[in-house]
Amino acid sequence: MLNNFIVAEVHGRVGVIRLNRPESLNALCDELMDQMGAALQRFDQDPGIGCVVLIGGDSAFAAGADIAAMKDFEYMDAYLGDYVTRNWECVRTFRKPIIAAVSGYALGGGCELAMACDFIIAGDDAVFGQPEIKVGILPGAGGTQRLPRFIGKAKAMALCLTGKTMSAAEAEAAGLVAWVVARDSLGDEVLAVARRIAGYSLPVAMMIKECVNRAFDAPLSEGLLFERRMFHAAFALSDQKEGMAAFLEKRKPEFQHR
Ligand code: CO8
Repeated sequence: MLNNFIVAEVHGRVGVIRLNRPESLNALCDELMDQMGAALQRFDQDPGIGCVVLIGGDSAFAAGADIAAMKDFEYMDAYLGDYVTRNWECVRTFRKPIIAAVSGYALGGGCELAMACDFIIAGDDAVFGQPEIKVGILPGAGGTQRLPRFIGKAKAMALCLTGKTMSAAEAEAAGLVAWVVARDSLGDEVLAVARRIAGYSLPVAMMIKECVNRAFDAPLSEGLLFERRMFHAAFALSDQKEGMAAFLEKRKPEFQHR
C-alpha cells in the first residue's frame, strides 16, 4: 500500500506540498521524496500554478534523511541507486518560485531541502542544523555547499563540524532565512507571500529566479550579462506592456503570464 507521505493542495495559483510523515518527524525516505518530486512535476506542468510552498508539520519541517532506511546501506547501494539524486534534483531544477516554510526541526537533509528552495520563511520555533557528523556521516544534499553561501564559512564550518543547531532568530540574523514569523501564523503568512508572487507575471518571476541563481553559479561579469539579456527579453512579454500601461493608467495590472 502506498503511504501518503505528502499532501498536495492547490490554493488559487499557489501549489502547497505538505510533508506528512509526522511519526518520524518527516524523515526523508525515498518514498516521500518520490512523492514530493511527482507533485512538483505536476505543479511545474500546470500553467495555473505560479508559486509553490513546501511546508512540514508543527514539530518538524524534516529531521533529516531517514536514518533507519540508511543504516545498513553499503557503498554500492548509494552509488548504483544514485542516492539523494533522482528525487532530490527536482527541487533544484524546479523552474517556478518555491518557498520553504519551516516550523520546528530542519536538520540534515531537512535543512538541505529547505536551502534548495528559493527562500525560507521560518516560524519562531524553527531549529536548523547539519548534525550528520553525530551519526557518522556528512551532509550529502548540498549542506556543505549551500550553507556557507548563506551564512559564511565560519558559521557553516562550525555547524557542520559540531552538529550544533541554530535557532530561527540566529538563522535570520545569519541570512539563512528571509524572515521569521510567529509559529502559529506560519502557514497563513507563507501562503500570503506565495499568493503575492503568483499574482505577478509567471515568466518574469521565473526569469528573476534564474538571474538570482546565476549569482551563485557564474562570475559577476557573466551574471550581469545574463541578467541584461533576460531584461531585454522581458520586452517581448505582453505582461510587460500590461504592467507598464496599468501603472500609467493607475489601475491594477491583469497579467496573462505570457
Ligand atoms: N530518521 C529516521 N527517524 C527519525 C529521524 C531521522 N532523521 N529523526 C527522528 N526520527 C524518529 C525517531 O527515531 C523517533 O521515532 P520513534 O518514535 O519510532 O522512536 C521519532 O522520529 C521522534 O523522534 P525523537 O523521539 O528522537 O524526538 P525528540 O523530540 O526526542 O528529538 C530530534 C528530536 C532532536 C530531531 C531527534 O529526533 C534527532 O536528533 N533526529 C535525528 C537528526 C539527524 O541526525 N538528522 C540528520 C540525519 S542524516 C542526514 O540527513 C544525511 C543527509 C544526507 C542527504 C539527504 C538525504 C535524504
